[in-house]
Amino acid sequence: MSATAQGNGAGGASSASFDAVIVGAGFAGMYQLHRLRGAGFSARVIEAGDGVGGTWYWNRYPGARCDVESLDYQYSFSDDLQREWDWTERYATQPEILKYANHVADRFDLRRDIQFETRVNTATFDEQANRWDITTSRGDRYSARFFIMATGCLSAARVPDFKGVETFKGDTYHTGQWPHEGVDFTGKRVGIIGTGSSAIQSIPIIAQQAAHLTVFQRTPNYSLPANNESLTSEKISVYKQNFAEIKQTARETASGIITNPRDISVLQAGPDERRTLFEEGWHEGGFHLLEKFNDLVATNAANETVAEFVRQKIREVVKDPQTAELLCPKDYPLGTKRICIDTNYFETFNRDNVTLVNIKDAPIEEITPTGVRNKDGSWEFDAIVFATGFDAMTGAILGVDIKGRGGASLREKWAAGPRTYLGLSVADYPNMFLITGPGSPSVLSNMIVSIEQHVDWITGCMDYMRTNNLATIEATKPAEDAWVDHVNELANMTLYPQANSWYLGANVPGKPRVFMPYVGGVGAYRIKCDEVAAKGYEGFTLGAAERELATV
Ligand code: FAD
Ligand code: N01
Repeated sequence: MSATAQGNGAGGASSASFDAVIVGAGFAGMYQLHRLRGAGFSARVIEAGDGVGGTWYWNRYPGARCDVESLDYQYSFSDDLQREWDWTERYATQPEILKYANHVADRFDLRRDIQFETRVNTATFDEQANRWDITTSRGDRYSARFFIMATGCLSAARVPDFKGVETFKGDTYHTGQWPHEGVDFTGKRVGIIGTGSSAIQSIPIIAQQAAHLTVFQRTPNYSLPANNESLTSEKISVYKQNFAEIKQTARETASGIITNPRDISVLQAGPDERRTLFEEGWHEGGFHLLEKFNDLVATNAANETVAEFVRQKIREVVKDPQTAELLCPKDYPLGTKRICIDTNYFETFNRDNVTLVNIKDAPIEEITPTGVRNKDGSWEFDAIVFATGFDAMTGAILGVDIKGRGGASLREKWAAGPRTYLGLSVADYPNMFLITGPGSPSVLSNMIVSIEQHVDWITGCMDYMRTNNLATIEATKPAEDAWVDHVNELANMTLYPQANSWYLGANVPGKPRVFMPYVGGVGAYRIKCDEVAAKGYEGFTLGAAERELATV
C-alpha cells in the first residue's frame, strides 16, 4: 500500500499519509514496523527518544538487567537473527540489550521509517475519512488508516508529587530516565527513594561508589538471588539448535517462559522436603524457587511457606536484626507484587555506608533544598535517586490525547480504569490497536513473547481487512464488557488483589484500583485471540470500504 509525504527531512514539520502510524520504537514498535513492511503496508514509527530500544534506551541506571533469562528474552521471528547474536550472561545487562535492539534496527534497516525525538501528542479519528489524524511535538500532522500504540507498559516514569521537589539544590535522577553519560556517585551522599526492582538492582552498585547511601523504603520486597553467570558456548549452542522448538513451547506456556514445575503441593510436603527443595530453588536462582511446588502462588497457606523461607534468608544475610526485620515483606503474599531478582541486594545492608530508613509510617513530608524530611528527621544529600517506578500500563497510552468516534476522549472513557477487548482494541476507537495493552497478559509474561503475538495478530488482521476490502475494525461494546468482566473475574480468583501493586495502579494516588493485566496465561490467551480471528474477528464490527483499497 502507499505512503505520501510532504515537508522537509531536515527537522521541519511534516505532513504525510501512511497505512499505519506506530507510536514507540521499543521491541514492540520495531517488530511491528518490520512486519508491516513485510506485508506491504507503509508505516511510520514515532519515538520520543533519540534511539531505539524503549525500556532499554531509557533505563540506564547502574545494575539494570533483564530478569527473564537473556536466551528467552529475545525475538523469535528470525532464525538468522538468533543465529548471529550471542548473549554473554544468563541475565543480560542493559547495555547489551540495547546493543541487541540497535543491531535489530540496523539488520532490518528499520531506522529509515522511524522518526526520533518526536512525541505523539494527539490522535483523532476522522469518521468521514475513516482515518486517524495524528499530531506531534514537532508540529507534524500525519494521517493513517491504522493507529498502533507500541508505547510500552513501563515507559511513563513517575516522580511522586513530593512537596518541595523542585527546591532541591543537588542532583536528582529517575531510574527510568537515566542520563546517557552515566552518573559518578563517588564521594557523594546519596538518597534513594523506593525499593522496587529498579532500586534493588541499582542499590548494590551505587553503594559501592557513594560516600553514604540512604535507602527510603515504604514497602519491602521479596527478592530472589539471580545467581547470574556467564553463558557457556555449549549452553548457547544447545539453545540455538533447539531454538524453534523452545520458542514454540514457550508460546504455549502461561508466562511465555518454559518452566519445570513439580506437580506437588507444598502443603503435602514435610518440613525437610520443603527446606531441601526451597534451598535448591534459591541456589538455582531467578524464579526457579517457584517451580518447586505447584501451589506457591495459588493459596495463602502455601504462599506463606515460601514467603517465610525468603524472610529467613533475609534474616540470615542481614546482620543487624532490626534492619533485617524491616527488609522482610510481611503484609502481602509473595508474587503479588512483581518479584525482584537481585545480586547482593540484602548483603548491601551490611555495609557501613548504607542506612535503611522505614517510611511506611512516616512518609516523606518534603524534599528540602538540602535533602529529605519526614516526621522522624531529616537527611542531607548531594544527590537523590527516584526509583519510584511508573504510571504503569495506562500512563503512556493516556499520555496521548486520543479521541475516537464522536470525539470520545480515551482519558474520559478510562477514568474509572482501562476497558479493552483482549487488551488489543477499544470500543469506539476503530483501527486503533494497543500492543500489550491492559487486559492482555503483558507484564505477567515474558514481554517479547507477548509483543510478538500481538504484532503478528495485528498484522494478520490488517491483511485480512485489505483482502476483504474492509475500511474499519472496532471492538463491540458487549465484547469489551464481557472481556473486562472476564479479566476481573480471573484476577479476583488469585492472590494478586491482596497487594498494593502497580498492577492495580496502587502506586499512583487517585488512579482507579483495577487489576490491569490478564492472568489467564499467554498460551490460553493466544488460543482465544486466534479463535477470534478464525471466526471472522468475533466481537468486532467490520466496516466495508466505499471503494477498493489499494493493494501491494
Ligand atoms: P517500551 O520498551 O517501553 O517502548 C515504548 C516506547 O514508546 C518508548 O521508547 C517511549 O519513548 C515511546 N513512547 C511512549 N509514548 C510516546 C509518545 N507519546 N510519543 C512517542 N513515543 C512514545 N520484561 C520482560 O519480559 N523481561 C525483563 O527482564 C524485563 N526487564 C525490565 C527491566 C526494566 C528496567 C523495565 C523498566 C522493564 C522491564 N521489562 C521486562 C518490561 C519491558 O518494558 C518489556 O520487556 C519491553 O521492553 C517493552 O517493550 P515495548 O516496545 O512494548 O515498550
Ligand atoms: O518501580 P516499582 P520499579 N513514597 O513501582 C516506591 C520492571 N523492572 O521501577 O511499594 C515512597 O516496582 C514504591 O513503594 P511501594 C518490573 O516489572 C524490571 O522498581 O509503592 N516510596 C516502590 O518501592 C518492575 O516491577 C526489572 O510502597 C514510593 C518503588 O518506589 C517494574 O519495572 C528492573 C513512593 C517503586 O517500585 C517497575 O519497577 C526494573 C512515595 N510517594 C524494573 N512512590 C528487572 O529486574 C513510590 N514509591 C528485569
